[in-house]
Amino acid sequence: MRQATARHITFSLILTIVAIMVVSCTTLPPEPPADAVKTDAETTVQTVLQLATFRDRLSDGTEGPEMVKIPVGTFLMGSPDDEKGRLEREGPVHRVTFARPFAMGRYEVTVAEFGMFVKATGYRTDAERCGEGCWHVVLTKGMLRDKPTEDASWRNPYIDQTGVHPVVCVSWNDAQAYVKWLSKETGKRYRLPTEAEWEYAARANTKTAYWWGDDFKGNRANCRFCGSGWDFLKGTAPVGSFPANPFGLSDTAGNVWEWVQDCMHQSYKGAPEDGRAWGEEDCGKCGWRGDRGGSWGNSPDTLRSAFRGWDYRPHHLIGFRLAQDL
Ligand SMILES: [Ca+2]
Repeated sequence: MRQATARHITFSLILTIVAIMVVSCTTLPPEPPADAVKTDAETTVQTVLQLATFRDRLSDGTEGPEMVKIPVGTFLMGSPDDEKGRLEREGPVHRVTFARPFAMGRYEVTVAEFGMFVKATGYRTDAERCGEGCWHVVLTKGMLRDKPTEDASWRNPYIDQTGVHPVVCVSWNDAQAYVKWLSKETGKRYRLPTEAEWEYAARANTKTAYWWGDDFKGNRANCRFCGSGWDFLKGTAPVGSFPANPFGLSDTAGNVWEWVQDCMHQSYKGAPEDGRAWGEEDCGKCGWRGDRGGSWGNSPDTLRSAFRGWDYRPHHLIGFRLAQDL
């Protein structure tokens, strides 16, 4: 009996020691991998995010897309003459000052978010209604070319998509329909960002070619030849797959081009200095709308914060990001 008690005590002791070891192991913080050490910019991101993200509720009580309040101020829009890869259309550099606060989507609008709109309204996108369908890139003998395909749309964009990927094959008009619906659902003023707001938010107080510096670093964004797992024209990455910029926005560089409100202007001569959208005044061509940030099918130079694109088509390289008046 005494032996049995001793064995029991010994067994209990061993159990206690093992339990202490397990608890100790699980409460010790894991050693971070070398590449997870945060830069100053990433520490800033966390600080901003804790203060400034929100989601508005839709009429059925579900939460809308995550938004980030942008700390407004002044910035220099465009690229300096000596920036590598610069195009004339990125100048002249001009000062823009925002008078009113605004918010931007933390991520590109996703397939799931756009799908909620379509489900609620029965909306049919331009690609689904207008015969030509959605444009997409095909690789032929090492060369990329664009091609419209009648049955391609946001539902079937000729790339693999899930609900957490950015929606593509949506025209500028489709983006307008979505923000109108979201505004009605939430009672808030959603819209596309102006081109100035987009660049200001993408730069996040940086003056370099990319928000992380002047050189392209691997695994910072989803684009062609960007050193990420999506390098070989695999399509979009789930939103937020890469580090966010210092304002807390993900994928401003790459993944999908993002529609902005402005009409096409070939240079910044006469551009507004208050951050408003630049419309047909000053010879704007509103059949073409601005899209910014480059995409999974483009090379790194198009991901520079100052790079300006325009388009008129629903395309599987193009999506959009929200803005909201505060
Ligand atoms: Ca993007």
